Amino acid sequence: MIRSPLMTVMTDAVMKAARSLKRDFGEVENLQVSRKGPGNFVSAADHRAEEILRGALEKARPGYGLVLEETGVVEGTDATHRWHVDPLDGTTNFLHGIPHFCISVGLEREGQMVAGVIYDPIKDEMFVAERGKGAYLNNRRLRVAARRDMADSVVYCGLPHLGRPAHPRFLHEMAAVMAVSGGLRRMGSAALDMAYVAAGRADLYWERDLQTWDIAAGLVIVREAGGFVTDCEGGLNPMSTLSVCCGNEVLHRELLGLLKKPLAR
Ligand code: 2AM
Ligand code: CA
Ligand code: CA
Ligand code: CA
Repeated sequence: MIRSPLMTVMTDAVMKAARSLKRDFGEVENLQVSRKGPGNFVSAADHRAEEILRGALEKARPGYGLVLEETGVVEGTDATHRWHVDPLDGTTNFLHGIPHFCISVGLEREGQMVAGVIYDPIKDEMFVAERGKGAYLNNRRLRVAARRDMADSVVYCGLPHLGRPAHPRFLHEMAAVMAVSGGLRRMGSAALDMAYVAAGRADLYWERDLQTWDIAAGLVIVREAGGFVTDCEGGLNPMSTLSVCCGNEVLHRELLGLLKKPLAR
């Protein structure tokens, strides 16, 4: 894989922030943890990583706008480009010492997602993709899993935890998926869930009530790995509807069918 100047900018920024996260991992008593809302934590580790990413991206691409989870929207002078940055996806895992979290950076150009990088600093796994150029994990080309039978599949999901709506619907969907799939997983990092679909480690993934920084990079990576990505209603613009359903063409269609089932009475 030949790394483009854009990919170099993105992976360099992410590696720099990852060093900060690795230093902070396991130091929860020194991380000034606070709650933004019910079930929604933030710490000094999130803020430090975000500052590093913002600095590196602004230096390399002055004028691009930024949508940062902890800082919010930073308008740029270049109206056509915008970064979507999650400095630490899987904060709850991170703060519990669970080694499953990542940094996610996506680039939007004229309303389209064109590049994504997701990095897991603990496993040293760098998932990258640029539109039209394929998806890679540490220089190895990625392809979504080819399984066609739901009974063989491992399905990832995000639970609507405290503070998120739609619990009754989710319980119904989970029961429907459990009844037909080979297994259900809840890992706690939306971005890594998508990266794992691209890598064929997950056959399917669905989640609602997300944010653009959770899914921006994953969208490009899954699509470039040959996967189908829609929202949970089958719509083609998850960046505006903020839910995700993805997997290979066959299983994706089947999962959408399960999700659209009305609430049982
Ligand atoms: P975070 O760790 O960056 O906050 C897991 O289902 C996903 O939900 C993670 O990507 C996590 O991202 C996100 N998440 C965690 N708490 C949340 C909350 N209260 N509201 C919305 N998303 C949340
Ligand atoms: Ca958060
Ligand atoms: Ca997130
Ligand atoms: Ca985050």
